[in-house]
Parts: sequence; C-alpha cells; structure tokens
Amino acid sequence: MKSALITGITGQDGGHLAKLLHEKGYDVYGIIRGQHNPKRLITEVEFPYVKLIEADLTDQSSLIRAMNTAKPDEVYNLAAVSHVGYSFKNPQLTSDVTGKGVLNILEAIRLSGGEKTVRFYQASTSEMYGGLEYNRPENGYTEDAVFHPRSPYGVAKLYAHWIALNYRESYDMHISCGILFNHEGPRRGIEFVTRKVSNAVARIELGKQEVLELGNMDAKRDWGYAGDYVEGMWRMLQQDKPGDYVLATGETHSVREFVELAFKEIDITIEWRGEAEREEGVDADSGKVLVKINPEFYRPAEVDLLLGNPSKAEKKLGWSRKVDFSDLVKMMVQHDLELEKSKL
Ligand code: NAP
Ligand code: G4F
Repeated sequence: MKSALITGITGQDGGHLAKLLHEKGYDVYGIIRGQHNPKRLITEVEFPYVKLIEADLTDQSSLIRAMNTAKPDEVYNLAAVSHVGYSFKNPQLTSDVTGKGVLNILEAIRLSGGEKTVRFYQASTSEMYGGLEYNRPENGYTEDAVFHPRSPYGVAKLYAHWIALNYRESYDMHISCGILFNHEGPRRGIEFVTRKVSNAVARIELGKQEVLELGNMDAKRDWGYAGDYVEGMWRMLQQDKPGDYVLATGETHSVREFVELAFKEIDITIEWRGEAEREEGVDADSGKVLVKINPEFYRPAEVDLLLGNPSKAEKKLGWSRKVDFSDLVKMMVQHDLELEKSKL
C-alpha cells in the first residue's frame, strides 16, 4: 500500500484528493494546523480514513515530524494562504506560508531522508502569469509562458514554484508543479467569487438574502471543476520523470457571465444597467436590484484575463477536464440550494 501526505487537507482540493487517493488504495495522511481548528471535526467526519497530523507550514520541526510519522511515498503540498485579495492585506504571512513554507517542507523531506524516495507535488498557479496584455499568448498560457505575478499571493507562489524547480535540479528530486487555473465546485470556500455567487443565488431564491455585492465583474477566468483537477495532480506523480503541467479548460468566462448563468438556474434573467461603481444587475421580470458593486472587493492590482492551454497535460498525462462551464455553474447552484434549504 502506498502512503500519501496531503498538506491543506481541510481545503477544497485536499478533500477531493483525499477521496481520490483513498479510492486508489493509498494510506492517506493529512496535515491539520492550529490549536482550535473548527474544520478538524468536519474533516474527521467526512474523511474518517485520513490520519490527521498536527503541523504547520511555517514550523519546520512539525513538518519533519509529519514526514517521520507518515513515511509517505508521495507528498501533495496544497496548503497555502490561497486568497488573492487577502494576500494584499496580509502580505508577509502570505510570503511565509505560501512561499517560504514550501522551502520548509522540501527541507523536511530531505532532513527526514526522503530525498531520493519521495515524490512531491507543488500547487503552482495561473496567478503567476498575471494576465497582462504583453504576456498573454493567443492560444492560452503554456508551461513556458512569461510570469508576471500581480499580487503578494502570486509572487509567493512564484518563489514556491522556482524553489521547487531548484530542488528538482539540485538534488534530483521527483518534484512536479501543477500550474492550475481556477477550479471550483461545491467544496470551494465562500470567499472565492464562484461560491460567493452560487451561495447568494441560493439564498436569494429562498428569501434569505436581498442583494449580492461584488467587485470587478469584467475579470475573466478559466474555470474548471476541482474534482477533475486532483486527478491531474495524481497523474503527475505517476510519471517516471517529474515535470510541470498546466491544467485548464482552454475556455475563459467573465465573472459577469458566471453571475448571469447562476441566476438562470433559478429562472431569473439579469439585465445590467448603470456603469462602473453604479452598475446594477436587475431581475428583468420584477425590476428588483439583485446585484450591486461594492468597491471594497476591488484589488490594488487585478488579473484581468486568464486562459490556460492544457495541451501538454492532455498529451503526456492523458488528462482532460470532464465538467464544462455551464455544468459547473449548475452543480454549484444546485448544491447551495440544497444546503440552504437544509438550514431552514
Ligand atoms: P484552500 O481551500 O484555500 O485550502 C488551503 C489549505 O491550506 C487549507 O487546508 C488551510 O488550512 C491550509 N493552510 C493555510 N495556512 C496553512 C499553514 N500555515 N500551515 C498548514 N496549512 C495551512 O485552497 P484550494 O482551493 O484547495 O487550493 C489548494 C492549493 O492549490 C493552494 O495552494 C492554492 O493556492 C493552489 N491553487 C488553487 C487553485 C484553485 O483555483 N483552487 C488554482 C491554482 C492553485 P486551514 O483550514 O487550517 O486554514
Ligand atoms: O474567486 P477569486 O477570488 O479567485 P482568483 O483571484 O482568481 O484566485 C483563485 O484562483 C487562482 C488561480 O488562478 C488560485 F491560485 C487562487 O488560490 C484562487 O483559488 O476571484 C476571481 C475574480 C477576480 O478577478 C476578482 O477580482 O473575481 C473577481 N471578483 C469580483 N468580485 C471577486 C469578487 N472575487 C472575490 N473573491 N469576491 C468578490 O466579491
């Protein structure tokens, strides 16, 4: 039986990956942090087969202990301060966890004697590209496109990406970086725009919420389903040779389109009126204002457009996304309708 250690077990991808690896027969360990982590109980109930180890990406001794306990064949580093907006407000914490935390875990692997045996996955991100016009390839970002991160999060992830590559080259370690474009689903945190929208739509339908407040609705993202993407992570670590792979859908949609499709799920057509901060989304039938702009959600620097090109992963890993954009929106709204009904 193979053993895997997942950091970020309480996060969106951690849950999907734990389930996948368990189904594949792995002994699954997960790193949980904090003295009073409310997600511990939820994780214990939902994933009873995961053995939890208390550790933190900023505490190297705890990571060495985790390595000695799990003795993993594969380590999936999914832990991070992962919210771009939050990273502007807590840039140093973001650097310590999302950036330097990766160095801590790589060193923990070496110090615990796993350098030649452990395969390592680093959760790199499309935020490293930055979406600026000058570095935007026509057919979408590939593994060798130019990086220009636009947030403390993106910068920290770029450090993490390069230190992972450096350890692969310096110590011949089996380290792969998945450059993943946005992936979502019912497990997505409520602080991210897709889940914020699907949850608000469900609550508006059930009379629990009046209005949805958003920031920049013209930003475009390449949105896939998280369940599809963890399969790609696993496939990367099954290759004889490590490498870097873009996982994406090859389509891009605006936040505005996501909002329109989500409201369609509850039979509401949104019409837009007004401009910039005074723009509103109105129910075409009732005239009720359902969407407003709140500049609080704007970011000091924005990534306007992300579009990935997953050709390498398709060719070499035999990976492709299964869930498309409209099915993703449907899945999330339907899930949140059930969730919010169960709380009535
Ligand atoms: P997520 O839901 O925000 O989960 C982040 C995880 O990191 C949580 O389990 C969190 O634990 C843990 N964590 C935070 N600080 C930590 C620390 N100091 N020590 C140990 N654990 C810590 O993120 P996700 O969406 O699953 O994404 C997984 C990874 O992929 C992240 O690294 C993210 O940056 C990256 N990524 C995500 C996407 C995407 O679209 N989802 C795309 C590209 C890359 P707590 O529960 O204790 O807070
Ligand atoms: O959902 P978001 O917060 O995701 P973002 O910034 O693209 O980051 C996510 O994807 C990255 C991969 O590209 C990951 F690396 C990262 O960890 C994270 O998972 O925001 C998406 C877009 C942005 O342009 C944002 O400005 O939606 C815009 N937006 C508009 N109104 C909003 C809101 N974002 C949030 N979170 N909340 C709003 O009210």
